[in-house]
Amino acid sequence: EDPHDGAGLTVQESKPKLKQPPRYKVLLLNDDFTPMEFVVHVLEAIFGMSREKATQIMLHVHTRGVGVCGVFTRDIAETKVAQVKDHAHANQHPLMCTMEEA
Ligand code: NFA
Repeated sequence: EDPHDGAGLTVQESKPKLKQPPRYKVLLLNDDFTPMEFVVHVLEAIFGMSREKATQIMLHVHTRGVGVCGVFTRDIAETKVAQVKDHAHANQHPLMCTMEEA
């Protein structure tokens, strides 16, 4: 389309803006103290995982040191991280959870 009107002034072209919101990985970190069963419980309760999936992720974190619990928009990821920390600390476990842009 012609970007100029009859008076020679530039007309703003409308570009479709289809940008998706940034996504964030929620990461679970290993430690030496949090019981495996508690980690499985957290993954089931906060991330909606089946017991089988939760066990698989827990063992991945236990052996590799870190693992992805899921990928979410920023607000959801922040809420999940806070829920994990609150639940862990309420039960005197040092389990740590962080997020990073995917
Ligand atoms: N490493 C912990 C243990 O041996 C289990 C654990 C797994 C902790 C995943 C944190 C995250 N009891």
